Amino acid sequence: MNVQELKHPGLKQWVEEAVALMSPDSVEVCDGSKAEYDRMIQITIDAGLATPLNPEKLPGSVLFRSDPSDVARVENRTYIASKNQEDAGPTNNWIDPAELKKTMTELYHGSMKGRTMYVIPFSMGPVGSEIAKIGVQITDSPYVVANMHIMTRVGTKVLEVLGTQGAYVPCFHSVGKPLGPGEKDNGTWPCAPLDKKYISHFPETREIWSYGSGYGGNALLGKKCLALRIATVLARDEGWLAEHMLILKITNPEGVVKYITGAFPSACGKTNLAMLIPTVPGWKVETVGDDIAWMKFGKDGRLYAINPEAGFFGVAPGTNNESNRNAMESCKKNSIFTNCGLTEDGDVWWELIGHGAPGKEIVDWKGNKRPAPKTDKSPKGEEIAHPNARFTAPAKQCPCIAKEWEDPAGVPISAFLFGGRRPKTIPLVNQAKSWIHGVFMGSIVGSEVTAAVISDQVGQVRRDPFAMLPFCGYHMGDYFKHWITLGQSHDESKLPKIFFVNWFRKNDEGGFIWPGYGENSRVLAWIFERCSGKGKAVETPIGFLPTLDAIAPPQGVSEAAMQEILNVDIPGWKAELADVRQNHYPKFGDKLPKELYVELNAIEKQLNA
Ligand code: OXD
Ligand code: MN
Repeated sequence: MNVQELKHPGLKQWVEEAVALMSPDSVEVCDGSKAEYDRMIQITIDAGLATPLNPEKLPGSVLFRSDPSDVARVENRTYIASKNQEDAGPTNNWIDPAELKKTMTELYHGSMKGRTMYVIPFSMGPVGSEIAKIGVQITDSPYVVANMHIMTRVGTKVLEVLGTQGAYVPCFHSVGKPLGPGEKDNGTWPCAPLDKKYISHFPETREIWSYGSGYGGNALLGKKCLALRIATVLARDEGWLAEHMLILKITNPEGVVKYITGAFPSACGKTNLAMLIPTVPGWKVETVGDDIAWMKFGKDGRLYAINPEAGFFGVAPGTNNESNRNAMESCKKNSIFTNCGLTEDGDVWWELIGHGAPGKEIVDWKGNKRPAPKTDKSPKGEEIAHPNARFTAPAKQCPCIAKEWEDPAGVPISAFLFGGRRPKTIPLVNQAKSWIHGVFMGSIVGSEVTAAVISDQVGQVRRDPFAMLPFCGYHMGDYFKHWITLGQSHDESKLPKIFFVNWFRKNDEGGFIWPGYGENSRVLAWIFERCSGKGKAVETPIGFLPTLDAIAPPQGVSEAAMQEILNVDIPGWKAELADVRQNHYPKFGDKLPKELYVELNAIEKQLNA
């Protein structure tokens, strides 16, 4: 479709203005068809950016290698440009919106020369559903178009729902690498240098402007930018929740179904938990979503969640048939791999895939030939796949996708989980005593920083409240308040119960105490029971912990080890709370809801008793 055919006058004008600014050689409005997807992939193959994979192993799939400066989200180049700096809060980067638009307009000037501008109408959530939101992304990257086809619902049907007057979130994206006359990408991933990358959000006008990066959450603007940063602002204003949460369906041996969501920081195993194969006999887990949940109250007072996405953008390293067979199956065909290794037989490979690589040589994520590894481990810093290498796979290919995953009404949520990577102190599982206690726990989530973000803090514990630190589009103190207010204005007995989990406890030798993965079903089963008014627990100052006989230890985990991970580490908790008091909460100043200090004081008092 061409721009002249657009029936929405506002959209047409916006596209025309973008064309005038960015000067692409041509413009195309995406229709979302399979033919279009195939054409995008072919363009990237012809440009030397994509390698087709062995059709017998991974039919319809390709591998990309990005630029070493463009391998993850860039949090220090991500901005919340609200009118007042105060509204962005202390955890977001802020630039005055007028100033930022001026800087970025200069960058966008002519930025698409030599390229095609693609206009992608997309829906977050099932097309036409009441809960869905429409975005339109302009991009000069066919890689982005192909990924958006998988991750969102794209095309003409979205334009039909938009009609002539419908609301949409306008999203600009340019890789920031115009081409001179006759110039081609020739195998070089197009992007701009780090100090020219901007991932900008304008919460008042609900706009997204991204420049200079072609990777993941920086460039697929439906995901972190719209479904989280902009959606948190909409959710605050409209009384719902937009969260960095997986959604799973769990069925007990009696056939009773519950739905659970879980917030964990990036690369902490949301995808694995969402697709878990239980080791506890008779239990079943199915997937509704693996990264984002939008939740609204139903007429019955319960919270209903939808997954606004249509695909998985999963971390490849560490994914294998043991840790996540369902993810491995999901990306067996029609998938896009980025920054994985390429084997001699045209297959992808990554660290901890479960086996070495066949043949003599392998191509690493930087495009260098290396000896094929005999095992699936590489020394740190010498990985064959980048630690944030990803697969983009359609959700409908997941063998354990729940039949309700596209239900526009959403699924009723019984429990929220919060957690992170914490080697010490935080127990395996712990239930909040009340909604407000749960909000307190969410507000103090800490986790070791992973490779999902370009940061010099990788490996260090940082506070990541609600796993939303990089994704909240407004002041985090107001976000805490929003959670508290939702609790106060609804019947608490109908609200999800809140739990804190930690799969990552380490022993003194640095080894993991808990095996995780499928064995996490033991914890899910206890959570399920707690939501049914059962499940044995003991009340402690930090919440309800399972009694020692409530969760049967997996093979290889001794009773002493269980005791250790289900214990209240009093000195550890005192230190934890002292850190919250001294370093974490003061950041939010007056905006830190006083209710959270009341919780902090009460828990400290009990720990000191
Ligand atoms: C993601 C992230 O890509 O959280 O999902 O970084
Ligand atoms: Mn995520």
